[in-house]
Amino acid sequence: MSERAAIYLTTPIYYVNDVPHIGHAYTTLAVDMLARFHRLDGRPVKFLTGTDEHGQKVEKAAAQRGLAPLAFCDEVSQAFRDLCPAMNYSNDDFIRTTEARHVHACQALWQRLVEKDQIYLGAYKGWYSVRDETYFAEDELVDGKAPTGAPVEWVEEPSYFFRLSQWGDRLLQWYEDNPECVAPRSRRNEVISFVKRGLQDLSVSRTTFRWGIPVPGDPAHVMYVWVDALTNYLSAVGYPDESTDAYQLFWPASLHMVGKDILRFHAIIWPAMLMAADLPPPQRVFAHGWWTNEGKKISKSLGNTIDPLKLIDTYGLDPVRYFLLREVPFGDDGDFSHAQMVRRINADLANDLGNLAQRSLSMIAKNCGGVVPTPGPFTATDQALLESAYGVLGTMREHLAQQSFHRALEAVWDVISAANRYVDEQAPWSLRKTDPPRMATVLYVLAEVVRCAAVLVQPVMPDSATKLLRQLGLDAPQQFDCLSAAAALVPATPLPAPQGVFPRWVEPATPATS
Ligand code: ME8
Repeated sequence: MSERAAIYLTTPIYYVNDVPHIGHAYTTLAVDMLARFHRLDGRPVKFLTGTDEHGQKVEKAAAQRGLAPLAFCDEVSQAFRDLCPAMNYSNDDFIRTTEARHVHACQALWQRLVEKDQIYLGAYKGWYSVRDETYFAEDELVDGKAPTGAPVEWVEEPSYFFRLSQWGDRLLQWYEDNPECVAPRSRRNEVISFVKRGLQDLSVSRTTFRWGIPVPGDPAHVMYVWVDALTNYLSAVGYPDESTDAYQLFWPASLHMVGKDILRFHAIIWPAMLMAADLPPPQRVFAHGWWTNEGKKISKSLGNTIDPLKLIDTYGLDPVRYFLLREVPFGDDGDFSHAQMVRRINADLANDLGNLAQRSLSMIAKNCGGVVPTPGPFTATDQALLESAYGVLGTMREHLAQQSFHRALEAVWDVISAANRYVDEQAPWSLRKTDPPRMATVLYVLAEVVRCAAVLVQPVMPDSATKLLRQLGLDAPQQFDCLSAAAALVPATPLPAPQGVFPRWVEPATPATS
């Protein structure tokens, strides 16, 4: 990501024709982990999410419900807004494309593109799929339908066009000069091949429906929903007023996090529009993979969408957050399965981290008078474990700069595993009789590693981390600059009674069948 201090992170803005499901929750969660990580690392962060509310689909869905489009949007947008506290997202802003600040920004950007002769009036003819909000050429149709299976209708309408065809070379230069601007690598290559095949001008207005942002000076047209939607990233930093603190600090965006379905819009159309308007393009676009449910594609029609609220109800919020970011190499497709979820809860959370904390803190409560033990001199083994706990932050930074959430978490768990091996090797329960001062040192080292682990898991499991930190007599949140010997636990600090933070998953008993 960027070298500058401030970080601007965005999610896609979600369509209001669907209720939030695991896929939406996943993208926003990934951004939440990054936002929390960078804030704890001392950087100013803006984390934006929101809803995409214009377009023919919304107009039709509202009409079917007998509602005015805005009333319909208010209702569905609220479901996405409610997901934020439910998932414990730390977003700084929530944008709706029906807000005045957004309409203003879209019209200003349009105007600027017109002034730069980047938008012209033409006519559009083609097969249009309402469901995909996309036109298809005759040879793209499959059995008379869109490649997605959606029905298409023949549409002829006057339309404004954006001169996308002029921007191919500039885009290719941009990808070359900025090897990190589109990720992961395989998707970057797909984007480059697509651009190399040649770009066509893009139809950017519609006259066949009304629910959209009016084109300045020609209100018979509303803006094509993608031009409207992409501009949200600028609206939220105060565009067109480029003098605001928000704009100065946060534009260009550090990272647009998207699913692989909408990469082309973000890695081709959006940077081209920005370049055409003489505005800097985003620093990075990352396209993550797709979740399936027990091996099957998730779709409304299959009735197998996964409701994040139900997952939280079943497994608990922090286990769900941990699972989603740990289970699948970020960027790849992933499968949600109950068995894998339970494996992560029991192995990683209850056994590895939970047990380490519980064992260490219970021994301290029983054998050290319920205060942070006073260590003697550290052995080379003690020192090595402590150094590795302090050093994970650097490794996490490197992995998260690549959005490798799974690797960042793996790095923390490497230290947790090392600490569990250390407990077994040092056997503090035997030292209690043979060498109490050494026992105190070992338990101190363990408490200190638990402190580091708790600090480092704050971005992924904020509530559980807070509970762990409180058991160590510390407040939460703890900034990452506490990850050093200089901020180590203070001997003799009284500790509250230890409590388990990560319960094991026990399969509910199924009634015996006769
Ligand atoms: O495309 N697995 O909105 P949308 C993983 N409004 N992620 C998934 C997913 C799945 N099965 N299903 C959805 C739009 N997503 C436009 C965006 S942005 C300027 C406009 C996530 O409601 C993923 O991030 O269809 C995907 O890109 C996004 O939801 C699509 O959300």
